[in-house]
Amino acid sequence: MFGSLFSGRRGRWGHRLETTRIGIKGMTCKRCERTVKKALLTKNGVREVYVSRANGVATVSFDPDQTDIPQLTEVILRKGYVPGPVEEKTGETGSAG
Ligand code: 9UX
Repeated sequence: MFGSLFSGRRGRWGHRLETTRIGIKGMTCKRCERTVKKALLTKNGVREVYVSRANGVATVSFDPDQTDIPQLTEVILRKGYVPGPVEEKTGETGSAG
C-alpha cells in the first residue's frame, strides 16, 4: 500500500527516499491526522505522509539528504503531539533501547 518500507529506495527523480514510521501520542480525534500530516508535508524533503490516529503512527517518506527523523519529530512536537517509537500492538515486549 505504501510501497516498500525498506530504506535505500530511489525516488522518481533519482533522489534518495527513505520511509520511516514514527509513533505519535496525543492524537485523539480525526482532525489530528490532518494537522500532523499537513505539518510534516511543509518540511523540505518530505514526499509522502500517512497518519493513522487509530494506530498512533505516522508513515513518512522523505529525502534523507534534505531532512531527517529528528527534524520530523520536532515538527510533531511543535504541533503539540508526542513523537516516539512505534508501539506495535502485537503484544511483544522488549526493544533494544
Ligand atoms: Mo481533535 Mo486533535 O478536536 O489536536 S483535532 S483532538
